[in-house]
Amino acid sequence: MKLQEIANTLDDAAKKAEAVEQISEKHQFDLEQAYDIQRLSIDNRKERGEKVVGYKLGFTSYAKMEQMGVHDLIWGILTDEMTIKSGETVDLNRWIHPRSEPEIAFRVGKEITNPISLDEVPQYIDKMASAIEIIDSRYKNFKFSLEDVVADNCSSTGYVLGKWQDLKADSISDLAIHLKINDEIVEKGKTSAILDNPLKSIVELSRLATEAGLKIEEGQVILAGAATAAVYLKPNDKVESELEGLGKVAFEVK
Ligand code: OOG
Ligand code: MG
Repeated sequence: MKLQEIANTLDDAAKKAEAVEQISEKHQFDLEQAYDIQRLSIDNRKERGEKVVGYKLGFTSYAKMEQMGVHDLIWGILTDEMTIKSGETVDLNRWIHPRSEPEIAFRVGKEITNPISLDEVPQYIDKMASAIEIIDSRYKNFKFSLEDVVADNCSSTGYVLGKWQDLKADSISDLAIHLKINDEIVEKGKTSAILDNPLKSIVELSRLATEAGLKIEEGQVILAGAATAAVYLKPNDKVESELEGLGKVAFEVK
C-alpha cells in the first residue's frame, strides 16, 4: 500500500465531491500512517497553490465523539481554500454531504514551536472569535474509523469566522454556544463541553503539532472543536452560530 496513492484518492474525492470507500476496508494502517497520509494530501493542496492558514481539533467534546463513534482527539490542517467569508453564500454542489457545527476559533499571536501549558496560552493566543466549521467526510455515509478520519484531514472542508476579539482567557470556559438553521436553534451547548475549557485544545495542539515537526505560526487560526453534534446542510439553509459574549457568525448555502 502506497501512502501517496491513498492521499491522492482522498484528495481527488474532495476535489470531485465524490465519496469513496473507507480506506480501512481494504488496507490496514496505523495512526502514524494516517497522519502521514493527511500530510501528503496537504502537500498536494500546497502544490496547487493553497496556503496553510491554521489547524482544527476534532472530537474534543463528548457530543461529537458520541455522534461519530470516535473517542480520540484528532487534529487536521486548514488551508486558505477552506475559508468562507462571513455572510457568504456557497454552492452545496462543491461538497459531498456537508455538515456544519458551531465552534470557537483562536488566533495565534506568537509562534508556537514547543508544547505549551494552559497558563502559557495567553502569551501565544491574542484573539478569539465565534466560528462555524463545515465538515465533509470523503467517505461514503459519513462513516469512518479513527485512522480513516485522520487520513481524510479530519473531514475539514470549510470554516467561517466572526469578528476577532481580544482573548479573555478567564471567562471563556463556560459560554453558551448554539447553532441555528433558518432561524431555529438546532444544537445548543456550552464551551465547557470542549475539554472542560476550549483553551486546552491549544495545549493539546501545541504538543501534537510540534511533535509532528510543525510550527504554529503567528496569524494562524485554531478551531477548538465543536461543542455540539454537527448538522447536515440542505439547499437554501441559512446557518448561524452564536457564542455568548462573542456574537454571531453566519453563512448560507444554495
Ligand atoms: C470529524 C471532525 C470532527 C470536531 O469539531 O469535533 C470535528 C468529523 O466529525 O467528521 O471537526
Ligand atoms: Mg469541527
